[in-house]
Amino acid sequence: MQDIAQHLEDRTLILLSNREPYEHRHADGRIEIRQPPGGLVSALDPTMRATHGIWVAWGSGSADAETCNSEGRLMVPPVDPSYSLRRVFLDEGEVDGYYLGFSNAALWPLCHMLVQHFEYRDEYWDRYRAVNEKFAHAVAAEVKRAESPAVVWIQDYHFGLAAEIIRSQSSPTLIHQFWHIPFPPSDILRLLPVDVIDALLRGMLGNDLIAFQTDRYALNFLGCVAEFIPDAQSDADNFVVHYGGRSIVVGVFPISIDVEKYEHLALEPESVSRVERLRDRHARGGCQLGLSVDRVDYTKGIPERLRALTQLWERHPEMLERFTMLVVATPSRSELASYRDLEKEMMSTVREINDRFRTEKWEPIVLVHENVSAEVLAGAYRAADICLVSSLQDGMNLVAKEFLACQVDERGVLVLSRFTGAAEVIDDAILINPFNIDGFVDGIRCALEMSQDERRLRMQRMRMQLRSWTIFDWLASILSRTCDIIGARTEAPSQP
Ligand code: GDG
Repeated sequence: MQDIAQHLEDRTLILLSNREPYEHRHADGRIEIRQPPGGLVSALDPTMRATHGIWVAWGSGSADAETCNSEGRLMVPPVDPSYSLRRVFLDEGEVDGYYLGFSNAALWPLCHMLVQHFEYRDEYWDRYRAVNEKFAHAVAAEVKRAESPAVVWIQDYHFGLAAEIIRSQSSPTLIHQFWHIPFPPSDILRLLPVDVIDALLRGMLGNDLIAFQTDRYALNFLGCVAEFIPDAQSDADNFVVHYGGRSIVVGVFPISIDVEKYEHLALEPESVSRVERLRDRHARGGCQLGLSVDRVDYTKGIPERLRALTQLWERHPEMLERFTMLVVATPSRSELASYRDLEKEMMSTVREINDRFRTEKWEPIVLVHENVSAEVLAGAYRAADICLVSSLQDGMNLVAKEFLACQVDERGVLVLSRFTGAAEVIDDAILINPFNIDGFVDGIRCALEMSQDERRLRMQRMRMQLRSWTIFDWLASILSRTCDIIGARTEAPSQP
């Protein structure tokens, strides 16, 4: 971690993300503090501790306002505080318009090319703009306050406009942004009003470095800039945009996980007994255990997966009692109707499948519809014989990587949608197309029938590949690229 901090030299790292690293909540008459689950927070928190930076984020907890000072600041983590958290507070209308509205009802489906879920409203856009301004303003204030020159790092699609505003209000040494989800081709981005496309792309061009998970998304972004921003020069050969007298580097940095952490979780003694319990309950006598883990989100291909499973048991009755599917489906964004509908559809399809195929001693699908702990998750990843990832589109998909990290017994097969970023960086998975149900069924069968030797060989190769690129390599490579950009600029000052 110290090595990662070195990339910053003596600069102050100011991070902007929608989710905060520590949230205070009222619970049973007390105030409790918790770290929201998710790979990103757990990777960036150690980085911030090592660099003593400033993290600007939405203060979403019910007790957040009373646990910081009047400017929204507090020192975190609670034990041994080492960096500053600056909370920005949003009212209900702002959350509805900026977060649920433009971010999650417009940009999220558009970036995942699932246009049937796309919902644009002027009001959403107005809120998104205003909230981006609010956050950017807070970041600019931190840049001015910082004791050393600042490097700003923006996370994700919630802040498409922030970089340009921060640049207009302050002078950080460098601004970069990581876009965690896919970026759509221009024919899809065109669904937004013309002035919105223009503002969004110009907002993103406020960065010095804009980074994506894969070449495909980076090229889509370059293509959109070429088509919609006439005064920018988009150079797709060199992954750079020349715009407003500046050069914006377009980078590709596939995100990863803390591999050791997951491996350790899977090796804990409690995990061993969890694996035994799970296998004893659902995978007795040669029955195989399948696993899926996702937020209930229409991008994850949950109905498609259930359709493939129905077809598998329908067409291959020899698979009845030979394969149990554990579906961990974590509730998500249930304020939005499309998510609630999906949830209902999922529950009723699981019920239908179980009613149709269950036998006296076997339940085809075991649905866990709640948030489970990372420990329980690690046990399930280790216990599984196959892991099904069927996203219709997915920036990366960390579940696939977590499964590999926890497969310490090397018995499992990864069945992976070719439309995930993960499919572009993992070589030995069985790739499927979730839109082609017949092919999907073949992929599951191929996994179920794979010999132990081949499973071990593939799993060893995938685990080796994973170990060679962890979340810390991802962090180090992004920060080192920012250093290179700053260095190159100092060596060759821009022409007057
Ligand atoms: C976005 C992009 C990109 C899920 N249920 C539980 C739980 N999880 C954890 C998983 C995993 C994370 O949530 C989900 O990460 P994914 O990458 O699969 O998907 P998104 O949430 O859509 O993430 C994605 C990612 O950002 C990072 O850049 O890969 O493409 O869409 O870590 O384990 N964790 C716990 N309990 C649960 O019930 N503890």
